[in-house]
Amino acid sequence: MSVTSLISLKIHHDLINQDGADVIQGLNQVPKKLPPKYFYDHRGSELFEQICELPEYYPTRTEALILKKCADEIAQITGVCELVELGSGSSTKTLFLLDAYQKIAKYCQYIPIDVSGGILKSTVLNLKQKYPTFSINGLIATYEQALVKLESTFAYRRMIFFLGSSLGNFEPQDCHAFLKQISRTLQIGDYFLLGIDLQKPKEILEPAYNDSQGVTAAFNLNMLSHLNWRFQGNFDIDLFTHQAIYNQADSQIEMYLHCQQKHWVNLEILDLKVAFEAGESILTEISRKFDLANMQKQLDMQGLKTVKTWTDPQQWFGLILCQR
Ligand code: AVJ
Repeated sequence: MSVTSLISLKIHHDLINQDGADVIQGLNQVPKKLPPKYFYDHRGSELFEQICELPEYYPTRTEALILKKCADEIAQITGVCELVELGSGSSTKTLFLLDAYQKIAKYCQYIPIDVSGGILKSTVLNLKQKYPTFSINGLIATYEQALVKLESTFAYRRMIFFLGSSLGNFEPQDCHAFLKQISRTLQIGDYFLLGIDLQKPKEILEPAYNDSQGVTAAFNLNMLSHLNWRFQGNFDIDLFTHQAIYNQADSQIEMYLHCQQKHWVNLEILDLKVAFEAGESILTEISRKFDLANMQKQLDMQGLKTVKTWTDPQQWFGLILCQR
């Protein structure tokens, strides 16, 4: 039997025709910055999977522990619904939820959404074998594209989930707009499950983003390799170094690529030529660390009422189930 015939993957058209306007804008501004979504080409997604296994990187395993503990309860509360995951990656932690829903219903629909097509394809293939009675439809799209699409598709009861503290990548204003968009995408009675990394000492945070094996450094630098193949660029990754610092005032990790010498970079497809000075940096990611009660208030302001929250014994990570 051909397994590929079972695959169900949709590609958002704009993703293929990605115009890179955000890259042009980010590299033309001072200080320079690039959107974190460009981490996730195939190699970047593989490196992220490796990050999740690092001893210093506590978020994934902490969230997995919480999910393992509360998945059955979540399924009990929501009942059968269409499960939509934003930024699903390898869907590893999602297995706890899918197992829980399998206990309450034979049939269930799961829609994993990610910008990284290769990862999504293998994930959907594996899941179809593991959950043969479930309907699993992958969507290759950015969050924005996915939410626009979801807004126009009907589901009897839906739960959108956004795990791993990916919300932390948004600046406060974009975070606000994003949560508003989530709320708009949900019908009254629908659910939103959010996983957020909580505030904790710098001594724990900084090593999580500066691991001793250099995987995070490789992940950060890979963004430039991605831009090279995607936009016919000539970034020399040997001219850049990785750094992650915790900005206490803004409660956020900031990841930078520091340029070691003065040079020019071309991105042919974008018709872009950028000057780099020695010592100049590109901000590639912010990873905000949240306060659970504050987040509940923020969600509430968007009409998303907390049903229940869960944390780990150290209160390092939080999970919020809310309902519109
Ligand atoms: C996927 C955005 C949640 O911010 O911790 C991990 C990405 N960057 N190591 C995070 C990441 C560096 C991760 N998120």
